Formats: sequence, C-alpha cells, structure tokens
Amino acid sequence: MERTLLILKPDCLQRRLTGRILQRFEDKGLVLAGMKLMQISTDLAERHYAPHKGKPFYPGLIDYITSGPVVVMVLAGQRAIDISRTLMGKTFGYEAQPGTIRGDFGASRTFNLIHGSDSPETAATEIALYFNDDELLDYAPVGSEWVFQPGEE
Ligand code: 3AN
Repeated sequence: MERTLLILKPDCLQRRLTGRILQRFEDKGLVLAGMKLMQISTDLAERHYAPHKGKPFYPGLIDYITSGPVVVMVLAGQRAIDISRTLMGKTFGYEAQPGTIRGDFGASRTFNLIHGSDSPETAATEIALYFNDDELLDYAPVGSEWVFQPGEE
C-alpha cells in the first residue's frame, strides 16, 4: 500500500475544520496509519520546505506553518498520493475546483488548509521527518476489500 503525509495546517485547526476534512479521506477509503497533534518548530519547517528556500513566499510560509497547532497524519491505500492531491485541489484556494478541500474551504495562496506529499520520494522523506517507524500502523479495516479490489493495479 502506498503511504502519503498530510498536514492539516494551522488555519484548518483554528477554523475547526479538522473533523470535516479528515472525514473526506476516510470516506474515500484511505486508511489512517499514523496521526499526531503538534506545533511545528522553525527548524522542522525549514527542513520540510527546503525545496522552497529562497522563493519570495518562503518566509511567510515558515511563519504560517509554525503559527499554531497542526495535525500531521499518514494515510495509506492504493494511489494514496494522487487520491489525496485530487481531494485537496489546486494550491491556491481561489483557483481550486468546488468539491475539493481547498475549493470548498480556501480563498488564499498561503492559507490553503492542507499539505500533501506530491510523489513517492517526497512522501518517504516527509513521513520520516514527522514519524518514527513504530508510530505507524499497518492494518486493513473491515470492508477494505470492498474499496480496493485485491491485486488491482
Ligand atoms: P502544494 O501544497 O499544492 O503541493 P507547493 O508544494 O507548490 O504546493 O507549495 C508549497 C506551499 O507553498 C503551498 N502549500 C503554498 O502554501 C505555498 N506557496 C506556493 N506557491 C506560492 C506563492 N506563489 N505564493 C504564496 N505561497 C505559495
């Protein structure tokens, strides 16, 4: 099963949207493999967003992601990365399609509610930034066999 890292960002927590947004991933059939409530330190934020260092929006991005509690989670399932990014919608809320998380709840460039890994390589790096192996569980909830056909590519 593919794994992806998702972060429900500070605006999501402050706007009390955590449950509603997590519900969308559960409804879709992805499985929660790990989850924690935390406040991201500047050091961790700089490691996470290292690819964006030097861009004009980088300082604001670090300020925002460290500004309050976040929920960090690992979700598992076939195509978990692509499925999650489809549910999230385009980066900027004002461009995101209605029906997506950012399309339904977001209007900003930076306050865009949620982060999701964008490739298997990024997912592996990001999961290791936030979780130890023993904090992640591998299990198949009842009914999983009716979400993904066994052996389906
Ligand atoms: P996504 O989160 O959709 O994968 P990325 O990885 O391109 O988007 O960007 C990481 C984060 O940087 C975004 N979530 C967004 O908050 C912020 N960001 C990206 N581009 C801009 C921009 N032009 N202005 C402000 N913030 C930006």
